[in-house]
Amino acid sequence: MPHAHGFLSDHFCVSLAASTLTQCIFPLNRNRERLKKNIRAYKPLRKDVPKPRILLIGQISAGKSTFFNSINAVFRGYPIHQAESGFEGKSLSKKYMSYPISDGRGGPELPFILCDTMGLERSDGEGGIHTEDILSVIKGHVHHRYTVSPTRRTDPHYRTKPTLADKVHCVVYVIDASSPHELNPSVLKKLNDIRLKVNGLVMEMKNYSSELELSDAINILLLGALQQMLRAADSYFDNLNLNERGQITG
Ligand SMILES: Nc1nc2c(ncn2[C@@H]2O[C@H](COP(=O)(O)OP(=O)(O)O)[C@@H](O)[C@H]2O)c(=O)[nH]1
Ligand SMILES: [Mg+2]
Repeated sequence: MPHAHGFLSDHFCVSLAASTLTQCIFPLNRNRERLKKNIRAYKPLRKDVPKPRILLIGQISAGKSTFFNSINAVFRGYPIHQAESGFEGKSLSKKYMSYPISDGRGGPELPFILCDTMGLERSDGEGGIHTEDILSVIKGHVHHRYTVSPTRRTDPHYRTKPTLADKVHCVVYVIDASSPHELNPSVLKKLNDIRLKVNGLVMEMKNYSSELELSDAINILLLGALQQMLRAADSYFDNLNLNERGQITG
């Protein structure tokens, strides 16, 4: 269970296979630029994956869409609200959305894709996305803009033979640290079921929620978290490469 730690930590990001954020905060703008440079230069450890897919999962209103908007903002240079955030009514985030992010307005795409889904539970009592459907997304069976629940293997949009590039390479649990005690038991069960398939560590996050201007302290937390997610994707690729080599030599 995550704990809130005061400074810039009203929202929490629990990432599978990430390590604690230890970025030094001074001098802020130099750190921000160094992190951005590393992220721009990132290349996946697989030739058959042009961009790692980072999937955000969590309870409704945990801050998933706002995290995407915040990363977008850091690279645009101003707050931006592309993914619908706020009250999740029937229309919001029911679909599996994959968002490439540009390096500046009209700039080239950055080397990763953030993927957003509906909450693990719904305010209207419909129960949210099913664990099997999240696993279908992770395994690459679900197309962009496809309504994830319920799983229908006969649906023409169901990708029966996903490639490695279609799969999710890093799964991020987003948990609202201002109300961790409100974690719904059915959501906890789903998180645990998914965690049986993947391992992970914890890091703290602060999204841009109502800010009108960007701040480097927040930029650095966001970029540091993103860098950890890319490293988690690298660990996944490393293991895959090891397994494949083992199969060839063994
Ligand atoms: N104070 C604060 N509010 C946040 C933060 N991240 C998201 N929010 C707010 O939480 C609400 C739900 O966020 P949203 O991204 O729509 O959650 P989602 O359902 O997980 O996609 C919105 O009103 C956001 O403005 C944060 O880091 N701090
Ligand atoms: Mg959302």
